Formats: sequence, C-alpha cells, structure tokens
Amino acid sequence: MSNTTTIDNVIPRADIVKRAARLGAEIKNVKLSGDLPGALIRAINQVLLEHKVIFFRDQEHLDDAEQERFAVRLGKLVPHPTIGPSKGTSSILELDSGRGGGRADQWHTDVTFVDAYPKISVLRGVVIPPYGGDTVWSNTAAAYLDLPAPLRKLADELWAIHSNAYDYAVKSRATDADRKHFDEVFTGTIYETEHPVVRVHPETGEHTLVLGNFVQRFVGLPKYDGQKLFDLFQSHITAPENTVRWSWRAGDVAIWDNRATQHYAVNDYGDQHRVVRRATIDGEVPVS
Ligand code: AKG
Repeated sequence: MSNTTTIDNVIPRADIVKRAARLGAEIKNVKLSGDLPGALIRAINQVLLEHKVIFFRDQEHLDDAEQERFAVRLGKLVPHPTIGPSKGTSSILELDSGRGGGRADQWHTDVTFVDAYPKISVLRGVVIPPYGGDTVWSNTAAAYLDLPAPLRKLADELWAIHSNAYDYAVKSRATDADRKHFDEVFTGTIYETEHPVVRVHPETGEHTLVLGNFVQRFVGLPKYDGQKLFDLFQSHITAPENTVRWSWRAGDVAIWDNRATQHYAVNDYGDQHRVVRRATIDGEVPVS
C-alpha cells in the first residue's frame, strides 16, 4: 500500500491543512488517544514525515497519562536524560515558565547531546498565556538544500560536538528560587557526543542539518572559525521563510519530527504563566 493511499484512506486530505509552505500542517477531526486504530497512527506518522511538524487543536481531554498512552503508539517513550519526569508519569518533561529553564528560547533540536537523540516529540499546551508564547519550527532538510553547493559539501564533511553544558550555563545564571528548582530536577550529568553535521533521515532518505544550541564546536575547527560557520548554517535553518509559527491554545498538541526540525519558543509573554508538557520518543544514532 503506498503512503498516499494510506493517508487518503484514513485521514481525508481536506483535514490536513498546511500552515506554511516549507513545513507544518494541522490535522483536523482527530481525537488523540492511546486507543486510535493502527492505520490512523500510521497515517499520522506519514503526515508527520511529510510536513515535519503537525498540530491538533481541541485535545483538552488529554491528561499526562493519555498523552503518554498516545505517544507510545509512535515509538518507545524516553524520559529526559537529566530532568526527572513530571510527577506521576514515566517520561513527561514539564516546561513551566515560572521555573528556571522553563523557557526554551533558543533554536534547538531536542536532546542532541546524547548519541541516539529522540526522533519525535509530542508537546501539549497546558497553560497558555493570553498573548505571546508561540513556538516556531524550522525545516532542517530544506535548509540543507538551500546551502550553496560548496557549503553543502563542507557541511557533508563536518562533525560537531554537542553537549548539555548549555543547560548548566542557564543554571549558573538562575535566581536563588530557580536554582533550587534546578537542584531538584537536574541529575547533574553532563553529556557530550559527536554527530555528523548532515544526517540521512532513516525514513525519508532526506539529508538534514544536525545543529542547534547544544553544539559546542566543530571537530577540527578552531572555536572562532567554527562559530562563524555555525552562524552561517543556522541562518539558513532559521530564515523566516523556512519556518512555521504556531499560536497555542490550551489543549493543543504539536508533534515534530526531531530528525528534520529545530524549534524555538518565543519568550514574549513576560511574567505570565505558560506550561507545556512533552512526551519524547526514542531515536537512533544519526548516520551520515
Ligand atoms: C521543547 O520541548 O524542546 C521545547 O522547546 C518547548 C517548546 C515550547 O515551549 O513551546
């Protein structure tokens, strides 16, 4: 059965609404749960591979347990390596704007500081401020194709060192109250790994750029040269034309292909409260 046939049979094309030219689609008329039929889960996965980030409105019926029951249908759940799971869950990562580290306002791909970083993230809007707090995703496959040929060749040959030392830099800047939170949730492990700057997506065969804020430096390049190159590659990834932006409502769910995207949570909501909860699906070691 071809992918097109699978999607058309299960999710009407009219219910898949593109939200930007390069990535992002909303799927309408689906109520997410752990009990969805296998064919629908496969179709959701196909739409995800095609659009890289997919959105579902009106999923207020989901609680942490049902979010995990749905997410596990997409693969094996993994807890965050250094931040303990939210109370009563096996793997849910809570991002609460009122607590240190709860504002993910840096371009990143999730958890690239471990060897086999997650393949999919499932994020649920729980408390959404009346204004601001959108999230922006970018397409790292299109960004690779945008590179002029000589830069693509250079990227093909490079490897980068990724580390979560970044999290600890945030911790060192935290207020006393936030530091208490960090001390409670961080297990204190600093991870470091090397990834090829260009990986081949195991399901689509696309070449995607593996960069983002966990990159410390490029293998074999002095820090100064590496920073310029990093900025150059990132500028292709984060170009506004290469992004989709989602304005959250409580109960929304966003699911992204973490092997083909970066994202950024816009920190423009001041002191207002914002809480999102993420379930994360195990990935594979990137292959170039
Ligand atoms: C993450 O889960 O990695 C995020 O960056 C959260 C995005 C958001 O807060 O909207």
